[in-house]
Amino acid sequence: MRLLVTGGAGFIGSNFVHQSVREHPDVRVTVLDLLTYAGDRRSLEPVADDVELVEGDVADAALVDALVARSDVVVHFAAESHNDNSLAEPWPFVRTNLVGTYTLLEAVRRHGVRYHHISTDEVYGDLELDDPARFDESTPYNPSSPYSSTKAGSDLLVRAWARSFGVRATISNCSNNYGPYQHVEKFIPRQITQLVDGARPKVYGTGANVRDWIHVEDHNSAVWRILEDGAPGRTYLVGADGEADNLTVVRTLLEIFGRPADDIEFVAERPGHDLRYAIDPTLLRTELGWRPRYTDFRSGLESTVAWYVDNEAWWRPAKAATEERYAQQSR
Ligand code: NAD
Ligand code: TDX
Repeated sequence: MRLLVTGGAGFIGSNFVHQSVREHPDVRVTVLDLLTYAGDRRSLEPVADDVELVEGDVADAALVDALVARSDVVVHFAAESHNDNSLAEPWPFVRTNLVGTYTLLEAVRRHGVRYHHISTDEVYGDLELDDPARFDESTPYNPSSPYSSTKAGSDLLVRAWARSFGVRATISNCSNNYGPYQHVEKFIPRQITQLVDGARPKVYGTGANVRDWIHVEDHNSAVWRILEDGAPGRTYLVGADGEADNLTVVRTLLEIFGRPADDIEFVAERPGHDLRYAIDPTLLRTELGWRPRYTDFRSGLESTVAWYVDNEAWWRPAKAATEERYAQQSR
């Protein structure tokens, strides 16, 4: 099988490529990645001999057409992915997430190629902290930020291309991922690297917001289950029953580093900050028999901390620039 992975030099995409090379040796992987600030060719170093990396844009119709023409399956991870950046400058989100997805859909339509679309639970908006409900496949779309609205729009394009043009497409909407190779702008790596530097974690507002954490390996094993047995036209929600509020996550990290539980800097609230995300992954479990392996969040966090401690050379170059960008955004 010839697999085209967009965004394969980013966090989830690079972990997906590693898993694919490790567990599916019959697959030939090509990565299409623009290597934006969030992409890093070093994330593919462990599999460099097995993977072709094409540096380019998912919104480049000629390039995308040529690559899709020589693929059997496309898995589309490439996106502008960070909410805070989308509040500061929305245009790259519209361009990559909407125009990029459109460009891929037109190419897979022309060449009759199977397509899997990676999306997020943020398309459903947020839940109250005390609401027993979780998101499922029938929850209406209600995105809050420029990031989540462009992801929601891209999902709707996929649904329309599947229905109107018969594109063989599946969609997965996953909850918050953590694990190795995640950019230091994101919550967990930002706090881990603050702690490595002897600085304080930075928590927005009061830290009461809840995210539903899943290890990136579990997200990617779900994507593989969907590629193998998912029904075209269907949407699958991916989650691992990992709800935790931000304060609890930070306190666990402080404990792992042996620092006092109140060693936290509370900073300005994110505008429009979603309160709580929570996924009901029943369909994926019952229909496709998927199960997460990283069910102990604390030990998943410990191994992630160990990865960042052991791989400082990977994240150090981005740390100061990221903190500078945050400082500018708060001015
Ligand atoms: P990331 O920001 O770490 O990686 C994105 C990758 O896409 C980078 O390598 C970047 O260079 C590449 N890219 C950006 N614009 C491009 C373009 N125009 N053309 C080609 N490549 C481009 O993101 P991530 O956290 O790995 O997220 C991957 C996907 O998973 C996204 O679609 C995101 O919406 C989705 N998702 C993420 C999470 C999460 O918790 N991180 C949860 C659910 C869904
Ligand atoms: O420094 C911080 N302090 C803080 O309190 C940062 C960076 C974040 N936060 C909070 C905001 C959120 O409540 O932590 C939570 C997680 O923040 P992010 O890592 O920015 O993730 P989130 O906004 O929840 O979106 C993530 O999950 C869904 C990914 O970035 C998206 O790509 C994915 O779709």
